[in-house]
Amino acid sequence: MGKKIGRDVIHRWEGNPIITLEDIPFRCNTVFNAGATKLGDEYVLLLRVEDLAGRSVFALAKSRNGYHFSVEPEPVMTPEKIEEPFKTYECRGIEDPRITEIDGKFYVMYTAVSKFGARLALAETTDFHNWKRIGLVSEPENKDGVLFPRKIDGRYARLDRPVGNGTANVWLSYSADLIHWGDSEVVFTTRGGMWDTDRVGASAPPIATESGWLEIYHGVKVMSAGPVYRLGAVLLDIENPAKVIGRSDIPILVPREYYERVGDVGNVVFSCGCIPEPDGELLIYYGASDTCICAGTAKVDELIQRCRENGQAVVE
Ligand code: BMA
Repeated sequence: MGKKIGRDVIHRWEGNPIITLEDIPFRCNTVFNAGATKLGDEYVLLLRVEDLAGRSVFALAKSRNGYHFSVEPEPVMTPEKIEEPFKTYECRGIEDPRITEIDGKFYVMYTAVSKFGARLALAETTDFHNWKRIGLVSEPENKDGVLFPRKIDGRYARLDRPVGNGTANVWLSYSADLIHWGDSEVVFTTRGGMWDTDRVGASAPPIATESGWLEIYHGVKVMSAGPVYRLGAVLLDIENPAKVIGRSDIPILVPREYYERVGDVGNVVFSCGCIPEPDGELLIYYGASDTCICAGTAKVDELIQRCRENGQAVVE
């Protein structure tokens, strides 16, 4: 099995999809949008699994090579049923986990869904089985929270995607304790007329490079048949991530394959996690059509070059 050289900057793994419903040992509806990290030598995916009732939980998958995964028999995290305030705000599911490792601990930022809307929540673990919920860290409507892997100027930092005045842009916030967040400012926005014209959101947690923070994000364009979700790349200043150094004008991955076009929500590629490999490649995991999980790779250098090519390439 090798990599497929496609039309996109991200090259799809030819064995895609890498995880489907058939790989989940318990009954469920779909599996998609997985957080990714390494635990020792193993690749770990925290899978968003939608149960048959329509609520999402998290399951754990492990692999030695990053492409062939085995999934544990039971979910490892489910909506809180006893402790408040989590019980109230997670009752419609926990979604889209993003994993950030800081000082040997794994922090998972995820979306807590209730009748009040979607808001960000944060939990920590060292083994992906025992969890400590840190807090509900935003009000609704807010999704796509990603924690930076180190403090910036002495504080934790995150990107997120609040919705305000009908717009959905990516913001930066800071925190001293991971619970209380503030000093928020907008970082990058939708671009009129382009593939990311209607909504943008952070995808994987930012990756530190010599050129700046590399952020893989998703952009949405609403077509007459519905939204199309694509992936893009943006480069942020290492000391002040509110400053955009450059942003790819073209998407780096576009739904083209059957499994990206057809599913519960067609025309969606949506990432929650990437793993930088020692050879300079970025291994990118993405949910396809809200129905399965796929993998692809891109060279970090090429992604950076794409970001630098056209400035921010804004067409108004
Ligand atoms: C977004 C998120 C993702 C999902 C995507 C496409 O708003 O909820 O979990 O993959 O929509 O349906």
